[in-house]
Amino acid sequence: MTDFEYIQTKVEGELGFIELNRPHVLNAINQKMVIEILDCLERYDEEESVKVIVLTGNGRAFAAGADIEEMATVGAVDIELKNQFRSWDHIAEIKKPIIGAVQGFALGGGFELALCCDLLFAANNAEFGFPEVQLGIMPGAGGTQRLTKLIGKTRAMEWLLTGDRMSATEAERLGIINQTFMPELLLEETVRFTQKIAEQPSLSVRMIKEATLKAVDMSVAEGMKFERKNFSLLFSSEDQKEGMQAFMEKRKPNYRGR
Ligand code: DAK
Repeated sequence: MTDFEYIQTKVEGELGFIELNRPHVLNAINQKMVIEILDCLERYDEEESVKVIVLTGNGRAFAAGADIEEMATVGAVDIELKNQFRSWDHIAEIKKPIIGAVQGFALGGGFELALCCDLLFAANNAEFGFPEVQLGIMPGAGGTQRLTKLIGKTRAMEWLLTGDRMSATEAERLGIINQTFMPELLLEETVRFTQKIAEQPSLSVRMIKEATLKAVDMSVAEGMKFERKNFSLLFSSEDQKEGMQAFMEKRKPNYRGR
């Protein structure tokens, strides 16, 4: 995959990597970058050899938000007519796990992109925040919703209304990120963890991701109906038969993703 302008991509083993790549503007996210990210995510989602997707940023930021220069002259009608949020909304439809590795700034749209990830690791120099309020706007790609669901109204209001930046330690304490690492170890440790997911039978991983995300939006009763359907469905997979057979034969399972 070499036909992207604002992201770098590579597949290594079972992992598909996307690196935001506008380091001279701290990976500020312009419209084309969003389209490229979604395009690549969809390609990885369809590519059978890719099991898990890793999202990172090049340089001293994950992403310092949407590109302010590009946004400065945009009008509400343009945003509506060009349906500029379409690509963002589709990120939530990716079936494979997306693991974010954040170093440096993850602000505004950059933080929103990080919050679209299923697991988040960060360097201990990472800084998260929603500076939109300081620009006379507000988060528009899920910030008020995803952060609030994750850490609760009281704490979310604090960060959303002030635009203050939180440290990686604070983000870990609030349950926004899974773990922090020294910057030089971030990618290596993220890959090490991601590998553990890539080794699991991919249909189970897919069904678990889907059901877990439902828990964010549904009542427990509704979510459990969904969980039960996915649970039953997995019993029609070859990997379920293989996994249980291998256990009984005391051997390593040979999963095929079917
Ligand atoms: N946009 C454009 N350029 C940016 C940028 C940004 N968001 N952030 C940084 N840069 C550029 C700087 O202008 C500077 O460029 P040069 O002057 O070198 O040409 C270069 O990156 C390095 O930045 P600094 O010199 O400022 O570096 P510092 O270390 O001093 O400061 C900083 C780092 C991250 C604290 C600072 O750069 C900063 O405050 N950046 C802006 C943060 C911010 O307000 N972000 C935007 C939030 S609003 C949407 C979806 C989502 C959104 C909107 C629409 N749709 C789908 C329609 C989201 C909105 C937002 O994210």
